[in-house]
Amino acid sequence: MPVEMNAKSTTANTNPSVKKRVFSGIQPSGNLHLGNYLGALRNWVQTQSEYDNIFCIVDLHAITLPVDPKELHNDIRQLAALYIACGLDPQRCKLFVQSHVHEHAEASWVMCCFTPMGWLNRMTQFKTKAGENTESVGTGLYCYPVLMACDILLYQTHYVPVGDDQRQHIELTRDLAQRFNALYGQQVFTIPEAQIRTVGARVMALDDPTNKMSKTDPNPNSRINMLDDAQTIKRKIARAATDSMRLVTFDATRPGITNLLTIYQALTGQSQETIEEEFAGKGYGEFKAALTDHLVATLAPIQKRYHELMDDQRVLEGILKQGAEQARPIAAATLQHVKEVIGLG
Ligand code: AQP
Repeated sequence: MPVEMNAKSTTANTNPSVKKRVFSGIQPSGNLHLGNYLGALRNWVQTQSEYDNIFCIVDLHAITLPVDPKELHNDIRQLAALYIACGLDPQRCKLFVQSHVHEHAEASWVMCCFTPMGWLNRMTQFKTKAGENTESVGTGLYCYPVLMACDILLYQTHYVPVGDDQRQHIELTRDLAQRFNALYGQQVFTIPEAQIRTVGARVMALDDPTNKMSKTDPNPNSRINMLDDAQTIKRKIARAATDSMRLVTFDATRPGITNLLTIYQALTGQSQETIEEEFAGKGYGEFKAALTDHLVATLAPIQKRYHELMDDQRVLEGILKQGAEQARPIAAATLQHVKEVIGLG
């Protein structure tokens, strides 16, 4: 069952000796956006002192669709810099690149052999990403959820903080782990739970609020990128779809204004009632200006720190190397256990 969370609440223990383990990751596929931040990254930062944290840059996932090698190399460093600029502390989190720990790829092959085709056939993200090209896309796109399951299971993870779109993949991870444990009569894998916030778990596209904000949306005005400057943010918010009612209220039948209000709520931590009171009798223009101010104030310090980190990449490389060295023994121990119970080697 997913753990639903309020923006600032958690039940985790703060005693270091009994900290639960958290694992999550983001693909280095460029255009990190506000949805990735509010749905995932910011939540990792907010609870990092309460958990034993492992955060990965999932580059093996990024090659499931065609990608330019130079861009991928750069996107990996950019994402690492953004992880830290957003507030992840390498002293409290293991931060590493997935392909630096080869156990992920090896475990993925093993678990593919234990995954029924029917389970993968049901994955909606494959259908969305493959579109009309189900015959021509790489097999990796189809097997993606198994690799994601292994990312999580290799670390005996308790909680996986993600956005709402990952619910189905976490359910598959749980099903795979339970099936494997039952098959061999042993607790080889910890059964993880999704940790999904109540506010910001599904940020919608600015131009079409019936679709989620997404890195690969061809319309750049559909998303606020983490590296957008103040002028760009102002322009995108000014253009964001609303409606003709000019009422600044949360209303599911008006998804445009509700999406913008939800972003405002996630940024300010205020209740829906307080926000509606603040903008009672005011128009969309005034609300959009206030939202723009909050976005700029949130992103400007992140961008400053990001540029400092990108200016001296030796520091980044050192953090990623250390993270991989810390993560690998945990992954290797789980993989060794898996091989033993199966009878490999
Ligand atoms: N719109 C969103 N609202 C809230 N959370 C979101 N996430 C993604 N989009 C939203 C969360 O961010 C993390 C990113 O994981 P990923 O990089 O593995 O996912 P992705 O599919 O590459 O990212 P996008 O942005 O969804 O790009 P598209 O769809 O274009 O490929 C996850 O925790 C996800 O839930």
